[in-house]
Amino acid sequence: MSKDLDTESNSDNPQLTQFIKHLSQDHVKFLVLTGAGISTSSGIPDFRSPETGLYHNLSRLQLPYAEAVFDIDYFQKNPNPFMLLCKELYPGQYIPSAFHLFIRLLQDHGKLHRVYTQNIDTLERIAGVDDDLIIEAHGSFEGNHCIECHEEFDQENYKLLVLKGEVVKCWKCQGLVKPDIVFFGESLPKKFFDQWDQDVKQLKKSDQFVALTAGTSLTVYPFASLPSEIPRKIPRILVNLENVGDFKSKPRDSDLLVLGDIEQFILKVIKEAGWWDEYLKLRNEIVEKLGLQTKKETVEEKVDDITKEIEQELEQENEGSSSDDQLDELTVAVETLDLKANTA
Ligand code: CNA
Repeated sequence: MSKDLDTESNSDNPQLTQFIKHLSQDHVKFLVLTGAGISTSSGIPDFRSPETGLYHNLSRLQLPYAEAVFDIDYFQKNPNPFMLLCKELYPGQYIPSAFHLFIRLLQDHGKLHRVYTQNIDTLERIAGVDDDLIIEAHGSFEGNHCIECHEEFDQENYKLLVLKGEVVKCWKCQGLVKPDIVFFGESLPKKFFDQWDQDVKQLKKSDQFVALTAGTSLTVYPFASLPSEIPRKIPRILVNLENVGDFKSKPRDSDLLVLGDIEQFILKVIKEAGWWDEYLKLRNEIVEKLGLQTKKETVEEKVDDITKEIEQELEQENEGSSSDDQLDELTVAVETLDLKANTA
């Protein structure tokens, strides 16, 4: 990228100017940390946004508590809510957002060190980011295993069964099979810890890095502590609707906060960087490959579809179960809820 980007014209948008300054420095590479907020514009609801987030909407349902949908003990007792969600979120139905494509453009321009994502939607892969540059901290839909005997289940067959709405059982032991997504009560992949240790060592040795965090409430540990582990000489950027985590509790002088909609901001960055034509070409290629129409559905409509479907299913299931049963379930489930952090 050329050094002489026109940053003067952005005097009314100092955050954009500052971002472009970081981007236009020769040899600087971006370490990117992401969460559900980078996929909301693709039509996948995040967890915690008021009104549109999955937790807000799942609370309408008769689950003992919203997080139960990702709780391993609850899944063992009742896999149906997760399997329904799984069907709705299964990769191949969503187009990467502008932020995913920005990560790919960073790679194409030799400016991506690595992306650590909490997301399970595989949209970084679909955007064409290289495997070895992605760490899926909470796992993903790539790969499926029996939760009892850990036998692997064929990816294509799993997809077919999930899309048919079936609960998938292990051919060996009849245990439940789920995608390699990290549930509450499960450990994070070893690769996440190993790679992070190596990357922090590398960041300590050089100042040729920028750490960009986007679309996360920084509430799920250990991922939430990553920005605080970035060496102080490395500039940190947060692009999010709200100020969060270490950026809020222990701000640094060199932090750049961009508080607003990610999609709108990053589209401006792409234009300002002179990457607009590449962005459009890439997006068209991906849409064509996926064989999808650009979704006109809003996030609210998508969330409503997902929750209505789960609601119907659960209504049928819960007919006949007494409120005492439900209270028992709630107590057991709350007791067994174990955040990912505690198990890591
Ligand atoms: P979260 O707790 O739901 O937080 C999302 C954050 O993104 C919030 O701070 C929002 O304000 C912000 N946000 C949402 N939309 C925008 C937007 N358009 N512009 C700017 N900011 C926005 O999600 P986290 O990722 O922090 O939580 C970690 C969980 C969420 C992980 O375990 C994921 O597996 C899980 N999750 C993943 C997906 C996915 O794969 N797409 C979807 C929902 C939840």
